Amino acid sequence: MSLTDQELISHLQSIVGAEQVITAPADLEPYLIDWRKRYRGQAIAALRPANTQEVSEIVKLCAANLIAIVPQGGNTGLCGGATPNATGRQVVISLQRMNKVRAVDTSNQTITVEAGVVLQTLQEEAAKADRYFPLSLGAEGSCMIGGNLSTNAGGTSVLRYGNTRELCLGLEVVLPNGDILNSLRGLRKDNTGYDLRDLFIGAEGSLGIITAAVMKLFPIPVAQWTALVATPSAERAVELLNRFQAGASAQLTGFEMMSDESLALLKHYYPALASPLAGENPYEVLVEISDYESSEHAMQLMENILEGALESGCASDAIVASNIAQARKFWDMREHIPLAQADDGPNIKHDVSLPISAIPAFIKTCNALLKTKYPTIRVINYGHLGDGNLHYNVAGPTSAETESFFTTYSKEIQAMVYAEVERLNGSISAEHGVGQQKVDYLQGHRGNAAFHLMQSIKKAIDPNNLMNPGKVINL
Ligand code: FAD
Ligand code: 2HG
Ligand code: ZN
Repeated sequence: MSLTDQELISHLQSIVGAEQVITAPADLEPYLIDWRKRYRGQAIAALRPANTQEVSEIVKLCAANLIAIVPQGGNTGLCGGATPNATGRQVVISLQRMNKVRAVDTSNQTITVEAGVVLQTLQEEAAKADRYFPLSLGAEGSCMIGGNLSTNAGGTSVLRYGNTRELCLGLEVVLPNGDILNSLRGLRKDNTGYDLRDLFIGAEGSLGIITAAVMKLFPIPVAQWTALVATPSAERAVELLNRFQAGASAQLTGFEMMSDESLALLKHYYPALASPLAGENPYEVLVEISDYESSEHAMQLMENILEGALESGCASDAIVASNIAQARKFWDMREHIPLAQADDGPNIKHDVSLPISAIPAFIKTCNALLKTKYPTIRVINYGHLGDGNLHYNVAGPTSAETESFFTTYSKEIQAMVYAEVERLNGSISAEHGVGQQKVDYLQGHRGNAAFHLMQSIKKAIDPNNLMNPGKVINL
């Protein structure tokens, strides 16, 4: 016989403590809505376990009563993955209290953390141990490492250090039956059978709950130089990237592109962050070089590459940050573009990746297609050009019209953009994941063979479809 909600709640209270079972509507509200306020759901409760054992007991109880679970970290995801559905029959498990650093091993260059450690805290803990944790993204003050792993987050240093997947050596996961899978070994080599760890990275909570992870650490660079560079077109921006790749190789740690419309939006909502470069440039690029030799060495490298770029015309102007505050300001400019977009109203997000060489053609074709059909729309395009990852976001003609534009045209605009992504062999989700936003596109995008294999994996690990159902993959 199944439990009543009240019985379920009292069992949950006996596992995590009464105050960690959140049911009062006002307290529950933040767990029911996503960062963009595009998705809203209902839940029986939000649960805040303190440790892996409690997570396991909750999952066992839910499995026995066929209650679906939505794992939640910092709730900064952009695809609705952490938002429960509308049935009110799910529970949210928030990892926010599981925020301990379990171990730092400087000789092994690793840190073992619980899933609820906020990314910025992880960076700070690494720095305290005289090490560097390179994952960095605009939401780092609130997103959590469990969420980063579950979305395989990218961010601004992928071109040098890789995505979150590449930074992880081992996981602890609570499986849908409540068993605890432990691979927290911190090994760089381990060929014993199938790589189970990689299944859970990027699974967006659909296969289990990540409760802890061993992450790689790196030496802290001796010097970092940041420059803001104007470039006349996306083609020339790629040429600029190639110059930096050739000249700086592994010392190139950031290469972010911002279009004129992105910079105009930024200036409107955050005037203090307006670009210091003269005039209106079709694109501006933020370049970062990190060096393990000396500040002078890094500066020399930056100046040499910029000199060549200015001579060749792929750069038309450049400012090298003269101090840490100015470098921070350049990064703030870049990181505030999505915030300016949020202030502006809803936008149709396309987090696409393409071969870097195809990005200029992609922008040109999509701009032409969209601006012919909807002459007054705004395309806010920016992103991690060094990784071939573009945020090609489409907004209505004015801030006031964005909501109605979004509602009316989202589907048809997304279809046009995704068709172009497919034509150019790209991906419809570079770093944000699938969540509920792109779940209906997965099969078409990945093809039947991959889709059916993913369905089989999901069914094998989560036969009752209780782990974040309706996200990532339709069964
Ligand atoms: P949540 O939003 O809580 O969850 C995301 C998904 O992971 C959900 O499906 C959830 O169910 C699942 N999940 C969360 N924790 C766990 C767990 N412990 N076990 C299993 N499943 C779990 N993303 C990038 O990749 N690059 C960027 O540059 C970037 N910049 C951003 C800037 C801003 C301003 C914002 C708001 C977001 C940005 N994001 C970016 C998106 C977002 O921050 C990342 O996707 C991040 O990794 C999500 O972490 P989170 O803890 O907030 O996860
Ligand atoms: C970024 O790179 C984030 O700033 C957010 O991935 C992108 O909001 C977006 O579209
Ligand atoms: Zn991004």
